[in-house]
Amino acid sequence: TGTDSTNLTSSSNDPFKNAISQPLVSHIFTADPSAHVFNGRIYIYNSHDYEAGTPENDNGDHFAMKDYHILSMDSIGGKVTDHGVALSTENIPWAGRQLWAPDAAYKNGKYFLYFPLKDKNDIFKIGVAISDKPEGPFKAEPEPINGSFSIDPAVFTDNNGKTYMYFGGIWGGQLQRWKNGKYVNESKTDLEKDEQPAVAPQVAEMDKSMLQFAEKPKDLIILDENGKPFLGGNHEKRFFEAAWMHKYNGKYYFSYSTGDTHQIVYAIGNNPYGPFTYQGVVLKPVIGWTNHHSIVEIKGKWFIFYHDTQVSKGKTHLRNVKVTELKYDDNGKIIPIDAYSK
Ligand code: FUB
Repeated sequence: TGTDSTNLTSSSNDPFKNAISQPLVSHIFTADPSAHVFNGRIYIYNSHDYEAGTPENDNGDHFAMKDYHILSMDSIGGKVTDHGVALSTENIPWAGRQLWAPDAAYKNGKYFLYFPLKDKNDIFKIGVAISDKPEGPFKAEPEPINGSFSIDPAVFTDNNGKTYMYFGGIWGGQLQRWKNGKYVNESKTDLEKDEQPAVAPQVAEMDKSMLQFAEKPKDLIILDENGKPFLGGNHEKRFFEAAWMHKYNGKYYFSYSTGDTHQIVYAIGNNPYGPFTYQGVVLKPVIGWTNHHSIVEIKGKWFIFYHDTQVSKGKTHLRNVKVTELKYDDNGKIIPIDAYSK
């Protein structure tokens, strides 16, 4: 996350007039959508933005969210239901502040909500909460996931039933502060290390309980077209935050936000751990600083859930989720999406 929000309230020329899709809801602010189909219904696990009045900074303090509302609908374009508060910091024993981008998974009759949250020492960890229903309410475990750190969990279950968590985010997401399992409160960003390898997103298999990692998180390596890992200075392509994994035609597609260059891009690998080779842009910058998405197959078509700031007219920390179709070419390459050009 970062700053430089564009306040468009005084603009006479509406930058959203060619928007390819409309906000799914406008009675609350929603962001960072992770969509899943459970029991034939579409559920969206998103952040719940609100105006906390916190000044903007590069640590993302203005994203001061304190609860989650889960949305659902029976089909794309159908009526959207807001299921109310599914989990709140008031009911998370280890909570400090800032409930950021969540994800969810189903296993053995239970639903699991994974969430990033700062603990009482202001260090981001990843928590998990359980429910019998996809829409919650969820009950949080007393402690964060052992060995978890940073933000933006995305949980992917492979065809063989193994589940993996992908996570991490630089700058305010604190990923750059973790060295060999220890938190070092030093550089604010990785951008001071342009000649060094980019900070890597993390992957860990979940154990059978879905409440803990089955292994120590590992670096997920993203290579350029020549097989070389990206350097920190490659802001157009290196990982920043918003990890997502999906599988298409037997290949693993790892997609993510480039943060300060505001794109969603992707890389392809042959297994859940990679390495992954960079392919290109999925979603061009949206209006607002952050870009965050999920990609899901629904009844044989593919969709990207994303957000922009149409309802708040450009306020970076007051976002709204949207959805549009995503298409592949004959070689399995994703056709890049411009959210403002039909
Ligand atoms: O919503 C707070 C943060 O902004 C998320 O965790 C990031 O991915 C970015 O969208």
